[in-house]
Amino acid sequence: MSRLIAISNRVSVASGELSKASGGLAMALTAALRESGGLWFGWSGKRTDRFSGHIDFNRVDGVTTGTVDLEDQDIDEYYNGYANRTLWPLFHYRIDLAEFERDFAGGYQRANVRFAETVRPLIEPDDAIWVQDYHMIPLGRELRRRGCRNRIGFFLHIPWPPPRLLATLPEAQELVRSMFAYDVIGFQTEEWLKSFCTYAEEELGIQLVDGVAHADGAEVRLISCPIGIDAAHFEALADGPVAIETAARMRESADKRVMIVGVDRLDYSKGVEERFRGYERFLTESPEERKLVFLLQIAPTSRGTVESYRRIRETLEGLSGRINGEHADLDWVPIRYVNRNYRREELAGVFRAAKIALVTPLRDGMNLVAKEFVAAQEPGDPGVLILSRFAGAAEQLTDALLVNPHSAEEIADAIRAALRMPKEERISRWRTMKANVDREDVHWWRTRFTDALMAPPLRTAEQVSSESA
Ligand code: ADQ
Repeated sequence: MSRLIAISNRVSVASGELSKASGGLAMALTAALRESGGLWFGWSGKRTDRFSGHIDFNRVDGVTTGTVDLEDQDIDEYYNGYANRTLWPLFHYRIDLAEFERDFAGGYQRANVRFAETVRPLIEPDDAIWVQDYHMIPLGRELRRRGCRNRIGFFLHIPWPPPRLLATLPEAQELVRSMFAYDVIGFQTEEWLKSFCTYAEEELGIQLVDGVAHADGAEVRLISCPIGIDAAHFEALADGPVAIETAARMRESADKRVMIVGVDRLDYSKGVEERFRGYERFLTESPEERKLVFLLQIAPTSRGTVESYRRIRETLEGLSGRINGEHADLDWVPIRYVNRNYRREELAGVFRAAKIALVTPLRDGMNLVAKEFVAAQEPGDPGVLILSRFAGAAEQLTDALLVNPHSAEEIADAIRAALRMPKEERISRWRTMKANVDREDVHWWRTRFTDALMAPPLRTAEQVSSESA
């Protein structure tokens, strides 16, 4: 197998202590890179006064990492700017939050050129390159411009917006055109793949035949490739001593009440505000059932320097305070709202102790929490997953209680349905979901993508080289 080079904004090898905190992506890439003796390249997360292109190499758990520091201006315009204030909101259908600034677009392009120039000398002729996510959409083209003829793939972890929404991005056409420098482009779901194809055909006049795009002489494979979790590992964590102890602690503190759980990075796309309103509606409409439950919402702060993230944090603090103020009693608080990170084995224990999970993003590329909840359940007495129909995971986990996360009524109805669901139905729904989570796990995801990437080229090296001229 040729060497794999993964390139992503942040680099985090899942190893030892680190693995407790790393998510599915880190796990999957670590495994893939370890197998192929690969390299993981990206931003160190640190700033420098002047960009030098100096690469800091490390070797962690069989994986070589190479990271570069960025200047303040790059961090502002590329990371906090175009990535997190333009593309992230727009791709999550939040055009109201998207900021369109030429400086951001320029900084994004500049940072991608810097990444390409820095990593280029490390690339050997047989290497396969796998670029990750929305921070690095134009990287493939920048590598081609620097004479790179290798197989290069791109995977998008977040949704791809519908064409009319994408058209609001001033650089949309240029950005999408740049993607045809890749050999393979992967999306989380059929829906995002379809949106991409529609834009490519209708706005750019690109011809698509049997999942292959024909653009300016290039042929690009377009695939849907839903990311999974390391299901066996997560299930083992849920059966381990830390999870068992955590679950016991949670059950004791629940005092025979049903625990409903939500676990999300604090982000407006996760629909936590709407979830609280749906839960409040349930509290108001079901006076006899309300005191039998409580909601544990875990939401560690993320991207704290971006204004819209500060706002969502304030909104949620205010809303949970008001709901608790209005509904709490001497011996009962309806919402426990916690802003910190937990180790994965602790989370597995929390999921095991919960009887209901509320996973209700307004829009989500996939959502790994839904899959982790399923993997952590007790086979003989599993909990119920309430899942947004707008999460990528809804394409696979069709046996969840699927809801419209914007509708407080649907969330309240689903909580009632989950509380009343007979055990046989819980078990039968969970079994179907668990089979999917086990089968389409993170190893399946990685193999599906890298198989497409390593498949015989659709175009010759000469064609690639003439494109980049
Ligand atoms: P995220 O938006 O970060 O990922 P998600 O898929 O839910 O969302 O993954 C979050 C991960 O962080 C999960 O593994 C979860 O367990 C963990 N986590 C959350 N809160 C935590 C806490 N308090 N303590 C410890 N761990 C916590 C992006 C896309 C998603 C896509 C993934 C992978 O937005 O749609 O599923 O990438 O492609």
